[in-house]
Amino acid sequence: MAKDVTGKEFSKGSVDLQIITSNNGKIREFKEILRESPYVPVQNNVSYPEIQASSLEDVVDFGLTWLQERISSPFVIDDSGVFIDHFNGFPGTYTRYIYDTIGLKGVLRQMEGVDDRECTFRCVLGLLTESGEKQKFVGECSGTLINELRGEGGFGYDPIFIPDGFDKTFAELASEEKNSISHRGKAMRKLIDFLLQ
Ligand code: ITT
Repeated sequence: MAKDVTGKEFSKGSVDLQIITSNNGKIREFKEILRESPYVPVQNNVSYPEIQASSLEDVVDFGLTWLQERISSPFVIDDSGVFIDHFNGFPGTYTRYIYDTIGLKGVLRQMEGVDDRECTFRCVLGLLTESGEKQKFVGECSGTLINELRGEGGFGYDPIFIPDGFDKTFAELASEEKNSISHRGKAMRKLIDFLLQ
């Protein structure tokens, strides 16, 4: 049983946590990762402007400030992306745009003949607390991009990404396995620790 700052005990899934996202894949993972915690994610798919910035942190800062004036806190936002070494970190903050335009097959075409296939998934979670305080939690997961699509699970770039130390793509791993090592899983566990403090 978890305790809040006053020492009061919470049972699993007893506290709503508002998550601002339109991505159902992210929400599925939030639900799974929070399952053993007092928090239960409540999706709000209000859209907010994602500025063109070179870092996920800047996108999250802007999103928190923009939303702060429009919806009630507390809430959490998630900005994530894949940073490919060969492209000096591109697509990074443009990860969704690249997915929506050229898709995974287009990414693989751009990678044809490329030997250095290392890349890193990053997730930056932004929290606006009830008292209006902003916090960020970062998680990373390094791995390689393969040259075909494998697996049915997950979402986004999961079918082409093999995390370091594994021989299966994120889309081939069981969701608990992905969450235990993923960028989002790591950032979420930091968020949960903060909320439970
Ligand atoms: P919201 O902003 O509404 O939360 P979004 O899909 O636009 O949803 P992002 O701007 O953070 O979210 O886009 C990041 C993209 O990176 C996302 O659309 C996926 O294509 C990809 N991505 C993020 N996390 C991923 C993961 O765990 N596995 C595979 N792809 C992921």
